[in-house]
Amino acid sequence: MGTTDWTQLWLNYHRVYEGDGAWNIALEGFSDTDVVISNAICEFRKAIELLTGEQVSDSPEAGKKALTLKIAKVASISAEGYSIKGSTNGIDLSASDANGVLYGVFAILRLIACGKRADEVAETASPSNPLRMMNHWDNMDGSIERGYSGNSFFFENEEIIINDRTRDYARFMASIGINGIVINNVNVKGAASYLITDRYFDKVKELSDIFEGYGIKLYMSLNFASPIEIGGMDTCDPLDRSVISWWEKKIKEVYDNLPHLGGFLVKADSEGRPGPFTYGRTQADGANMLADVIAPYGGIIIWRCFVYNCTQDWRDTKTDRARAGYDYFKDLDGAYHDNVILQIKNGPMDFQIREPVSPLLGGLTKTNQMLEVQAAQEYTGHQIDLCYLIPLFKEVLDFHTHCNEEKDTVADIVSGRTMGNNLGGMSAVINTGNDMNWTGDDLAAANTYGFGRLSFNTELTAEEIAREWIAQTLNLPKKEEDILCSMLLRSREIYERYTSPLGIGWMVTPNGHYGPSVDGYEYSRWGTYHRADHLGIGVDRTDRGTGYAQQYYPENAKLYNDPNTCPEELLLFFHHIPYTWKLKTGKTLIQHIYDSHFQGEEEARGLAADWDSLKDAVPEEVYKRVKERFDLQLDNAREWRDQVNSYFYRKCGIPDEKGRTIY
Ligand code: GCV
Repeated sequence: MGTTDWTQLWLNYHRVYEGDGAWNIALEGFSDTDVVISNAICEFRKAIELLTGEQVSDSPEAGKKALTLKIAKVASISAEGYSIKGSTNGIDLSASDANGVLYGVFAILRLIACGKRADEVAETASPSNPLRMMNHWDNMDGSIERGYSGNSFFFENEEIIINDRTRDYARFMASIGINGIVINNVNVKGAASYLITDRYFDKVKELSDIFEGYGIKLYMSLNFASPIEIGGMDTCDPLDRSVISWWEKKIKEVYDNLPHLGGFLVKADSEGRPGPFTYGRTQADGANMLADVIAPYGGIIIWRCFVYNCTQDWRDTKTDRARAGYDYFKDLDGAYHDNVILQIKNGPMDFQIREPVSPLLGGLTKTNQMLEVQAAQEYTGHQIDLCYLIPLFKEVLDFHTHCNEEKDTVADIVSGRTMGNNLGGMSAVINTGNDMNWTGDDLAAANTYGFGRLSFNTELTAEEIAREWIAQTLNLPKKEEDILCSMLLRSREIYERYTSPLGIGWMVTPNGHYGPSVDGYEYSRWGTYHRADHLGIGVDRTDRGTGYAQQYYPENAKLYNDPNTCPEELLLFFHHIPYTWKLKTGKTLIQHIYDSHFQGEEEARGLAADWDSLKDAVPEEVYKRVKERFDLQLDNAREWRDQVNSYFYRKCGIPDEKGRTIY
């Protein structure tokens, strides 16, 4: 079982073998006066001793074999990439820049923690995506929007916190290849608007310097109405000359104080946030104005496409929230300046357990794009229910948009391979907080780890990532690793089965978004979102309905438009279907709803039983913490099963063929 320091997540550095030599470090072309290089060496020094019992020492004990970690600059290696190769003399690490060295060191440590000996280490890698970012939805009072792991470790009572945890956090992020962190919530309110003033510059600079030492750029979310909120002006019209001058002065001041700032993330014209629409301007007008002002400093503007009318009337069957992103942004394709990136949520709605991929991804062909996913489990179980999200993220990355003959997947688009552009990548709404174990549910850290690894290497499989995470975090014997790995890999579909069926989404308790409430979605107060009546359920998004399916390229549009070819897991997202409709399994739709909910609840019990079987293999406190969550998950699964099944039974009056009790 071993002693596990849970504050160190996957950088636990268990003793994996007894080494047979003393390490020294040789630098060629790099200098340890570079803080990234010295942090990398420091990590190697600490970790190799914990992993193998051998020290890095200038004066090794007599008789010890000398092992060298040789770190050499090789210009031909691509930016942030590395090559590592072990031998009986040590390990050669080559990179062309400091981030490459840092990632190379973490790769060595990962491979050793996962069972390789130093002489067996071999890997060549370069990041799939230029930008690999975490988005914090942390507020300055210390709360976290959609946070399920305690409070913020950046902010408390409108002050910025910097302590040992800050550095650990930067280490964790660097170890999975993250190179950008947005520290504050996209809903920028109150004190957060003042992050770009001298009230906070010193502390933000300190934070930025710590990040910089781990190859990470600090970004901030920006209040588009800053000229009004903090500038005392009466407008924030992006085309108003006085507004532009205000921003020019402000951004100069910001960069004078924060020279390494990566740029800003902006949520505009969405859910009450101010934006260019107020002045009859376009999203491009807003984004480009800021981009032009920040360009001289090398900064970028990441502009979110989560723009929709949250007060729409759902009784109007032609208005469709799913269409909004594409409708607002597609026509402006090509109008965005080079240092603007549009950040697009993976689906057209809002991080549901199953949604189609947003048609905007690849629908845009002349604009930098960034994929946004949510590691924080807002709609996927609040880090109570087990839901390993990497299979979902993989599905999105692998989706063929048909925007091109080749290189048409989402992974191709956001990496820059499709359009040959340099700016793009992946962002996750992070799931961390100040809970001792960082993620509330210990097992939710697999999503934090997994997002970083996947954004660095989109070719990795969900299973490879799960196994890496388990080995480094818990170092379990093979049989137990297999059990935990299988739990993780099954968990997303299990969650899906006991919650909302076949892509319809929501059905969730309003505002809180945990637990069932079939008619409860907060923004559909004038009519049910799912359009269920006594005959059927689902939203007609075909050319006969809202026309959403036609936002895809013809190949996908055709597939989705016809209920016979539409992937069944998305059937109710695209079609209004009678309860008596026969699915490919031969079951009716209503029987599928009953069966999947019974099955999902039963499988959730299977997950809990599997966790029980690991009782002696994992540290006791971890076992207990996670078990408490499984107990809650089982209540949740039961509630979902019963509410959903009885809702539809009452709507349609068709009994369960298997005669089970429907409450
Ligand atoms: C940060 C959803 C969430 C909001 C979130 C918003 C967004 O609507 O419920 O909490 O706000 O998405 O992504 O901006």
